[in-house]
This record gives sequence, C-alpha cells and structure tokens, in this order.
Amino acid sequence: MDFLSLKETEIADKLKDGKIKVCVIGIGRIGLPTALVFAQAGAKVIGADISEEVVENINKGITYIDETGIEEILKDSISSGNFIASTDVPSAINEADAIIICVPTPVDNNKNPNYSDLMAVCRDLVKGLKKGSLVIVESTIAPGIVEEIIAPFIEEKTNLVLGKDLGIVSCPERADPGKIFECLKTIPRIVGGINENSSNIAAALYKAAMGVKVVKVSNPRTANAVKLTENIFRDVNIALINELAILFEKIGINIIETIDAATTKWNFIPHYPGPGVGGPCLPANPYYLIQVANRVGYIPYLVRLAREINDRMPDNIVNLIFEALNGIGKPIKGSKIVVLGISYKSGVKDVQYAPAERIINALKKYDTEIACYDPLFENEIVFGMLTELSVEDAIQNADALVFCTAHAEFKQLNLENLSKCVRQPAVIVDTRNIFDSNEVTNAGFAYRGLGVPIS
Ligand code: SAJ
Repeated sequence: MDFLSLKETEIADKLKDGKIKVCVIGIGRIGLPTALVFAQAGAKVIGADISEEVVENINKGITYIDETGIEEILKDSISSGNFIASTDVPSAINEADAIIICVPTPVDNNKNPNYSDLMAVCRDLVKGLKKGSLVIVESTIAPGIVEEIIAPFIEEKTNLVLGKDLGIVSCPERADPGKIFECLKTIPRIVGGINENSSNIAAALYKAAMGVKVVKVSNPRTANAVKLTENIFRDVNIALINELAILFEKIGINIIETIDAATTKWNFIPHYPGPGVGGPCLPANPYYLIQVANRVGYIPYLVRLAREINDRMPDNIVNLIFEALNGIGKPIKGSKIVVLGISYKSGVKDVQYAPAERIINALKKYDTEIACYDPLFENEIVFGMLTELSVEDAIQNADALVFCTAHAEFKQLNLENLSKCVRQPAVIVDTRNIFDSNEVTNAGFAYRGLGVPIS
C-alpha cells in the first residue's frame, strides 16, 4: 500500500480496518499513550524502544507511566493484537506506513539542547524506511531541525525522494502530564509538512485516530515554533508573576488577591507564583529557540530573562525560609525543616527539574535537619533522601513546614492537629498559596506565603 497516495476518506477506513501500520519510536510518557490511542483506533502499532527493560515490561502490560487507566488500555491493546513493543527499531520502521518519533530532547547542564536520541532514531530511519511512508516528528525541537538536519540526512543516506517517496512532518506533542489521554483526544494538533501531501496525510491520520481538529501550517519549522511559542509564553508569564509576587510582598500587596481581581479583565490570563518552574517542558523548551536565535545573531532577551527569574525562585524561597524562621526567633542552624511536596507540579509524580530539589540542596549547606513528604513519593529514595510515610511522621518536632507542591491532599490537612506535632513556635512557608494565612495562624502556626505581605 502506498500510504502517501491515500485520500483522507481512505485513511479513516483503512485505519478502522486495521490496514494501517504505525511505529511509535520512544514509548515513554508521550510515546506510549500516543501508541495506545492509535491502537485503540484500529492501527497495527509497534512501540519501538532501545530499552529492553521497557519493552519487556510493556509487553507484559506493565508500565511506570502515571496516567489514569494506562495499564488497562495497554493490556487491551496487546490482547487485541493492535499493539506490541519491540527493541528492533529498524524492522519496526520498515513495517510501518507512519513512523511517529517521540524520543526525549532534553537540554544539558550548559542549557544546550541534546538531540542525540533524535539523531540515533535518524540512523535507524535510514536503515528501515520504505517508499511511501510518512515520518512524523512529535518530539519538541527547534524550528529548522527537520528541514536542515533530519530531511537532508535521510535524503543523503537513502535513495528516497523527499515529498514523493517519503513524507515528513512535525506534529509537536501537546499532551499535558497527568491528563495525557484526555489531551490526545481533545487538543487540536499542529501539523507542518515538507510538502502539502505530507501535511494532508498526517492531518487525516491524526483526525481519524484521535478525533481531534488538525491545524495545518506552512512547514515543519512553523509547527515547531507554535509549540515553543506556547511554552515560552507560559514561562515568561510565570516569570512576570513571580517577579510581581516578590515586589508586591515588599510593598504590602497580596499577589493572589491582585491576580484574582485582574482575572476579571478579559485579556488577562492568570498565572501563579511558585518556588520555581520544573518539569520536562518549560525549563527546557526556551533553550531550543535561544540556540537558534544565537546562531542568527539575535539575542532573545525576554526569553532568557524569564528563565533567569524562574531559575532564581528556589533561592528566593530559601531566603523566605530564613526570614520565616527568624520571624519566630529561630535561626536556620539547628532547625528542622520539612519540605511538603517534591513533585514539580500538583497531581503528577515527576521530580524533573523540581524546585524542591534545588531548595533542599540549598538548605543542606546549613546545619539543619531536613525531611520531606509527598503523597506520590511515600517511602522512596528521592534527592538522596528517604521520603516519609505521612505528613504527621515528617513534621514531628519540625520548626518549619515548607509547602512546595500544591497537591490536593495538602488542602485537606487539619492544621490544628498538625500544630501539636511540631516544635512550637513553628512556621508554615507556603510557596504555592495553598492556605489562607488567617486559617494557618488560627491553627497555631506562624505563616509566610510567597507574595503575601507579613501581617
Ligand atoms: N507553574 C507556575 N505557575 C503557573 C503555572 C505553572 O509556577 O502559573 C510551574 C509549575 O508548578 C511547574 C512548571 O511551572 O513547576 C511547569 O508547569 P506546567 O503546568 O506548565 O506543567 P508542564 O511542565 O507539565 O507543562 C505541560 C506543557 N504541555 C506541553 O508542553 C505539551 C504546558 O504547555 C501545559 O500548559 C502544561 O503541561 C499543563 O497545563 O498541564
């Protein structure tokens, strides 16, 4: 079947009839849910991954990925014969009509994008690609990587004529951790192809498989720019609110009251202050664009400054902890500080670039006792520490409770009961504005909140 010559209606029919083969390379946080949604839609899917352990576990129906219902969907997809995992990437590519690339593209310690996994996939692509197939790059990359690196590499190493024998598109993933399946089936997808037919085929495939609207843009670089614009927009707005939180606290203004009131204006999109910006996306994505900008001799000041402001937030929280302890007459030296919430965001079990790690590492420089608890990481070794089994266990004889993640569980805590476990006087440092300061003080704690003036 020459997949690239199919019409839109044919793609939907052949997908349902199990006549379309899809290879998803990189069956991790994004790749596995993506593979399973295609399998549920009728595609014959091979999940290709270099990790033998991942492939072995997944073929047994076991995954570490923390998305609701994923194991059941995985088991159904395997038993239906629509999904299997394999470490033989070139063979999986050779069998497929559509090859979807979902490998990580992290930034290294020098903030340079690391495309090594993507380039390893390209080396497998040129071993396995067959005429009439379509390559779909979902990994988040800088604008231009497809047109200037991937496409020329494939053209050089194979006798495939791009646009005729082989289609290539960028279709950046837009699935939010903790709600990936919901996002895959609701959020419109952005597709940019090396030619119109590549875009049309990819659009038809995603529309049929995921039931979502597909927005076609001019080319792969534009599709990549859309994804980066979304996340850089978010990073910059968080940096703005973080900066205002610090300033407003000093001039007696409550940042949350201000945001809530500003949200009554139609063109104000609320963002909230926090102890820093963590996760696999926002801390990394801006650097793809910064690298491209530097290459063309343009300095993206605002993009860079937002990253600096957000990366400085953990240090600002450590200062707030110092002030909070001094406010109850306790030096940081010899105090017990408990970090409550280590995940980078609420409801997600993930500590990638988590602000809590940088706060804990900074506190370790002082002669303090540190404990941590997170409802998603009970009794696990994280950041070189054994996490506690409960809030009560963690806060015994504590001087300061530092809330770094706004997990729903924390909003239900009985603060009066907790105030009996700590070493009074004790203080709550609320970096996520989880609590009302009056409720905290009425419960027997002192209170300091990010962006909340000292009452
Ligand atoms: N954060 C703030 N203040 C805010 C929003 C977020 O401090 O107002 C912090 C979070 O606590 C976290 C970091 O920023 O530490 C990133 O938060 P995020 O909500 O952006 O979560 P991510 O990193 O999982 O971002 C992903 C992105 N999705 C994709 O890249 C496909 C992002 O575009 C989504 O908006 C986000 O998920 C989401 O809403 O779940």
